[in-house]
Amino acid sequence: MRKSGDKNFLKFVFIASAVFLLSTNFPCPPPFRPDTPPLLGILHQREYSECSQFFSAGYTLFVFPYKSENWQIVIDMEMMSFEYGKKWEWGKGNAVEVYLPIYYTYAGFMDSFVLKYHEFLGISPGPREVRPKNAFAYQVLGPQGVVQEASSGLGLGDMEVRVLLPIKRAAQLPLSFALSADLPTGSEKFGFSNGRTDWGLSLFGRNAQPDFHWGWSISRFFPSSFGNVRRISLRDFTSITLYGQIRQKWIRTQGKSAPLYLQFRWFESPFQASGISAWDRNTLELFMGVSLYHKGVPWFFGFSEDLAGGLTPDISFLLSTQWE
Ligand SMILES: [Ca+2]
Repeated sequence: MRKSGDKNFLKFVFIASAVFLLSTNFPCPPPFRPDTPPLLGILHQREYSECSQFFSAGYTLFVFPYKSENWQIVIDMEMMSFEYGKKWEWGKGNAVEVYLPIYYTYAGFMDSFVLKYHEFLGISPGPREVRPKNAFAYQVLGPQGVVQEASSGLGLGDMEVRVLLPIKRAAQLPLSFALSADLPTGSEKFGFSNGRTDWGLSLFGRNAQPDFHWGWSISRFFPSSFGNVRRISLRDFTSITLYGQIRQKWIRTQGKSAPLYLQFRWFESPFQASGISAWDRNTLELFMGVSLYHKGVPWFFGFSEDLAGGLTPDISFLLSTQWE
């Protein structure tokens, strides 16, 4: 929803409400990490989850053609992402989690559809209009020359390892602490890794009411660098999320109600001042999802929409299944 006004935001809230009405036990929401092409190799926010295993498939659209006096950034792609995650628990709430993503980036096919969809809703097409349709580009030029240049392709992403330790085990408002490391297992050629280990610290709070679950997280990330041609340093950055899962009673699948998941994510840009505001500024993303059961298996479908422009995807879809 880049460059759209209040009117367009209201339209979006209306669509969100319609999804809510379609939605209805609380299977655990997946511990997804909303990925965006500029941050693929950089450790960033991953949600807390009670799930012991999960598998997800995502589809992301991203168009970013901007320049300033010293920087020129063109990123234009569609991306498929697949991720497997597993949690091992010991003691009372201690856990180690490992997440391994695979990405496929390519030119895509959805530009015409997205332009028509924006036209239908009266939303500004944003930077997509100035780019050739269904083209791939990934080049970040800084004052010293090329910083990152990537071709389209299929490859491993950086493997995230997270250690979770409970701080407060109360039934109401438990608190957990996490230490995360992003290991450089990913392909630098495709822009899926920054070649070094990134670190992160997180605090998670949550509360479970009979019909309403909610939680929050605050994280501080210490990324190593960015760039597969010329490494540039990044600044440490903060990310905050707030989510709710609301049960509604009149639609049930297989005797279980299916809640709506709603999450706001705010985060600072890890990039230093480039003079391109969408690259440098803090951003806000809305993620909505619904959990449904099919043959006893919980499935989670969700999508994100960027509310402030910037580094978040234009739109991103996620389909996930998890084991509780
Ligand atoms: Ca990394």
